[in-house]
Amino acid sequence: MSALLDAYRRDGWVLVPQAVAPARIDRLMVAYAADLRPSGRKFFRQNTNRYEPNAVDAHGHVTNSFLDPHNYESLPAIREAILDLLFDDTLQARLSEATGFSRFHLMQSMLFDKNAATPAHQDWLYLDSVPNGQLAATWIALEDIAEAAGRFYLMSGTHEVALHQDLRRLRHDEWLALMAEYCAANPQRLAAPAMRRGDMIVWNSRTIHGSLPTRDPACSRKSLTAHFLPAELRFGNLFVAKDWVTLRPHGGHSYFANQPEYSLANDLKARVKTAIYDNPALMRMARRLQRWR
Ligand SMILES: O=C(O)CCC(=O)C(=O)O
Repeated sequence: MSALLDAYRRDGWVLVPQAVAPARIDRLMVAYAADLRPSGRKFFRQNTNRYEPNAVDAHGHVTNSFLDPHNYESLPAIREAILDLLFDDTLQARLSEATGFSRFHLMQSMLFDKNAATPAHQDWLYLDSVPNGQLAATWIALEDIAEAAGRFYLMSGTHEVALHQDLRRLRHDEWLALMAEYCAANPQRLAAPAMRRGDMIVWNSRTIHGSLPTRDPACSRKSLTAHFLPAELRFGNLFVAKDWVTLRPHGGHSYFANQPEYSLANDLKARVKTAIYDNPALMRMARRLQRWR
């Protein structure tokens, strides 16, 4: 067994130093500065669950993080740079070595200019393999990350801890509160590795993770995350298998994106979804409807 796979199985995550070539990152950062940062369009945000224009802080950093930028038809330079970076042969080989799966579909991406202080969570509630627990996510440093920027952290070993009973009856905010409580009660599990440009963390869909608070607001925290489904497994989450998703091709690989680009109709749909999220009865009904489609 490789040392990466050994650590991934033991801790539920592993650090892969220098997994991404500098030229791949340069290309994305050039496209970001030229097309995405100055754009006046609305994009769907990872941290607010809304379509919003870029919010730029006093230090010139975009504070609202981008969800599924690999799907931006309107910004082909961003889209292509992200897809080429994530499907890079070396990165894919490291991902295989770390997880033991040979091929992956890309199912979601997130782009950060600044730390969004993401609360502690497990990915499998939102997206996962079916059978559950085999989706692998990657966190890629697009610059040397200053400690005061607010590091990404993982709770080692939580991929094997039974953390909750009946999630179907919990409100989303109650579940997040349980995650936060678990982290506060188990500080010895917290790992927040130093990340240099090009380093990558791979973690399992059950591993609790989030971001530490920003200590110096002048620091940016440029990073890209991606969620990969082993190609031999079905897609879904803890509650439902989503066999209806359509994958799109990119250079011999396949990807999906749940979040379409902004339109009035997509905005309305997203607002309804977000409103339902904290109502367990409505969520159960929505999942039943999803199964019948
Ligand atoms: O980088 C972050 O702040 C959070 C990323 C994350 O939680 C994810 O990609 O699932």
